[in-house]
Amino acid sequence: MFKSSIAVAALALISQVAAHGYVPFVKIGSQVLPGWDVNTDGYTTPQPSRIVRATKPDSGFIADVNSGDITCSIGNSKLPPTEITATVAAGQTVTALWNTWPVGHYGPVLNYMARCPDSGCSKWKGDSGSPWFKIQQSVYENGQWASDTLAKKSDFSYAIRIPSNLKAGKYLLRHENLALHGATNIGGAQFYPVCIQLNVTGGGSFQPTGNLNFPGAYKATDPGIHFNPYQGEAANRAYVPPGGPVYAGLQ
Ligand SMILES: *[C@@H]1O[C@H](CO)[C@@H](O)[C@H](O)[C@H]1NC(C)=O
Ligand SMILES: [Cu+2]
Repeated sequence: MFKSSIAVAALALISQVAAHGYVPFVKIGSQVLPGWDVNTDGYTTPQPSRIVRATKPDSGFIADVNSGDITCSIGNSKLPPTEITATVAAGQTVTALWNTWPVGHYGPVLNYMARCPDSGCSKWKGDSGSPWFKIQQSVYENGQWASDTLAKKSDFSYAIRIPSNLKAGKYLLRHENLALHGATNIGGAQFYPVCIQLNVTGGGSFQPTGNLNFPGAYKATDPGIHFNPYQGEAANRAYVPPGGPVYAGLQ
């Protein structure tokens, strides 16, 4: 009896984990690389080194914009044990393959990068200074929120183009689903960021200094965070996401 109730509790936990979505795989060119699988990697000892930053055995959301978790997901203190990056040429695409995403968790998909220090990405939390710059965002287009497009039309995938003029080097790519279904109330928005560790090759000479910090870039009262997504088409089209515009000068 005791054993089976533990099994039931574990099953309930796993289905809860599966409900929101995470990024177990990343596709670059024709290669599909392991991301972070919360159902296996999170329970493996020693912790595996993955190109997607660990998230705690949980794919729950972050609600507090000032939490340290907002940088790279729940458990941002859990860095990869060894240095690891995925190589991608500037101008190429990195596709985040989510395991799932619930339709109706309306919101934008936001993508930022930050250059890692010379020591590499795996020892760096990305939570100090203002190293982040926005590279791409998808909002409300063709009558649909970007998150619904990801879920319905794109088979839970989202393609991020690495700017072609970006200077070669190691970067964190912060890819984020922002769910607004509860965002009519302050504190009701749900953030689902993941960080992907990249070695960008080729490229140009453009080295953004960055203008955003996580935590810090978002405020609970930002109009793109405290937002009612049930006001209809016109209001949704006028929605302005948090984090400002795409960084100037990227190609
Ligand atoms: C990153 O890419 C450069 C080429 O630009 C290569 O020389 C280097 O070995 C790569 N580093 C890693 C860790 O893959
Ligand atoms: Cu949810």
